[in-house]
Amino acid sequence: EDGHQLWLRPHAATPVTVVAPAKNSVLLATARQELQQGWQGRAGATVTLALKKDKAIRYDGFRLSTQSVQANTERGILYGVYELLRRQQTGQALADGISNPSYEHRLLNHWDNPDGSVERGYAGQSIFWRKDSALVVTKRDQKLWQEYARANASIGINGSVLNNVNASPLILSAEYLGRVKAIADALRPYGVKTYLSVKFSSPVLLGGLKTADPLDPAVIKWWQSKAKEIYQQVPDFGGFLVKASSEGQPGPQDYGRTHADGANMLADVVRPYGGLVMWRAFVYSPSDKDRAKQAYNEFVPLDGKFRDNVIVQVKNGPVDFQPREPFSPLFGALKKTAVMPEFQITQEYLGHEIDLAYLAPMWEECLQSDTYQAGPGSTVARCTDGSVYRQAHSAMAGVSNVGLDTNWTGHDFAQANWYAFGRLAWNSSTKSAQIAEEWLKLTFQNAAAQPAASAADWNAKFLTPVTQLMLASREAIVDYSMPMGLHHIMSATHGHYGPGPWWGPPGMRADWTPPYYHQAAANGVGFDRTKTGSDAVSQYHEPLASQFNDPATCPDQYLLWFHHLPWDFKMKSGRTLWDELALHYDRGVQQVRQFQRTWDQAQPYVDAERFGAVQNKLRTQSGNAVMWKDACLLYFQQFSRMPIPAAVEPPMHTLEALIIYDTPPRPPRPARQP
Ligand code: BDP
Repeated sequence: EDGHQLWLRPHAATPVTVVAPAKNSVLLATARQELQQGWQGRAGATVTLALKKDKAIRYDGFRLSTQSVQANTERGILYGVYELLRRQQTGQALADGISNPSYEHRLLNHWDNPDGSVERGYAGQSIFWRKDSALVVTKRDQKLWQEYARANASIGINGSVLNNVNASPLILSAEYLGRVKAIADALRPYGVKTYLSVKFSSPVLLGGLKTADPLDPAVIKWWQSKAKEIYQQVPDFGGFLVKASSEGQPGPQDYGRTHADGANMLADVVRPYGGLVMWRAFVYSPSDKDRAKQAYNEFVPLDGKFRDNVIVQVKNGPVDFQPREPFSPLFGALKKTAVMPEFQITQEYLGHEIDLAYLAPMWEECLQSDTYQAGPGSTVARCTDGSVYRQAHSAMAGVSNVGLDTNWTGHDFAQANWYAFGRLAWNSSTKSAQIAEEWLKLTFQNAAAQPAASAADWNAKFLTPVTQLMLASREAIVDYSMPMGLHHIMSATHGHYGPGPWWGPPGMRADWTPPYYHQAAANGVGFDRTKTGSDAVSQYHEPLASQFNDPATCPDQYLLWFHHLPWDFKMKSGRTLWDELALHYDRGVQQVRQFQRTWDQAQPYVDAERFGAVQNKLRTQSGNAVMWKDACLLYFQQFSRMPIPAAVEPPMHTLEALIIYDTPPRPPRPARQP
């Protein structure tokens, strides 16, 4: 068992007759084939696939009954077929009814570079690009792309951005576009559209122009002819994703233009072809005071100035994909602009491919956060899916964790995050628990190792405890790394893995170092974002602004995000802030140990390969959790000067050893104190 089949494990199918429109369509052919190889309903049943207009069906939605799938689009038929098969396989009842996607566009963003490396990738090299003979398309490439597309289609993902937001201009060269075409050809039969990230200065770097000013006629002409070239190769090309004027990337601001000027120019270029521009709002510079406020300050004045085929792509939190952030205040604040949430599926800040982190609860938390921007109930989900504000397009993006590793994602459980992203983009109100159960059933049931287990046994001894483990996993990471609103205190030495509250080489930009974010000092800890501090609270709509502003009403989980508080501040629990913090760190460590026990007990129900792989990773995670706890408590204790509470396991490392461990070149793992 190598995990390559993901949640699409082959199983014995019963015969089925498929009646489909007599249309020569690749998508319908895919749907028919999936039904025939996956049918587990009544043997000899007839299933009708009906393509007809129905006003109650939206986008690529479908109407399902036990023996028919009806949709407005061919994609809708395919998604209905996957849903039918999923229900059969997971034993979920099939109530006749309509299922409509929450978002029109459900995309993966790949941070893959033309040389085959993957930025923040933890599952091997890129599945799309490679260094050697980069442009030769092999049979193996095509097979892998097809498998990838099928996995996406099975969970409703209908678009892929093939390259890094820190885009190389090379991607738009004729050579690379040839490979883009080959990829698009492999994804199309599964309804997955192809998009590209583009570098704003491509007209200069690739086209040899003197400027990339979005208002310059020669620049516009360059983009127009590039778009023409792309659409000749890929007639259903989805459009561009742009990271501009951000983290050193070029952008319209280099020419005194706004984000709207830049986005609109590209939007006009792709409009004749029905293309979209996803323009990222991940912008900040070292000059301003509070990084958390900058995107809002930049984009809110531009509300209403974007073309209707531009979608502003906003990370879930105002800083950067941290284990926990409050939602970005841009959600709901942009009222005349289409806004899409961007989540990070790859675990840059949540343990890479080592830690077990099921991320659906984090995304659910963001999507269900109430922005109050149009009254109570204006959740992030509703502010972005078109139900609160009229927007011509809606979308959700996830930064993919897929690579060439046999199991695609490095950690076997990281597959669940790919799966969960698709399911939530399809229906943003699906519960994390339901998704976890579904994924576990599809991924581990019927695995060779447990034929003897009865269904009831499997449910009680595997499904229930492992679902619980998954649901608790993200909070455990928050607890042992950045509890109570702490954020961005990881080490940058080793690619954002492990603790680094002390981190900051000489000359480093302050806003890239942890002390900027935790502000630990003798007088307390936390970032003061209250009205008398950076005033980031005011970017939230009431009642949130007041609620966040007052430590008495600010939820504990965001306390140190919004407040700088004394170490002996009295928490709602009655404990001091210091004690509470220490207990969170300890709880995180204990949780991981509990995960280890849960997994050990699941052994009889899992194949040996995946059991062993997950067991090993949990062991490493457990040790790393202790390092996080020890590092943060010992580091903060220098300021708090308070004793570690008796209920907390005493540190087994010294701070010095942990700091040395974090200093390149990495020395051997620090010895534990006797
Ligand atoms: C940061 C990553 C960096 C990305 C950036 C982004 O560390 O690699 O380029 O996000 O989203 O979190 O653009």
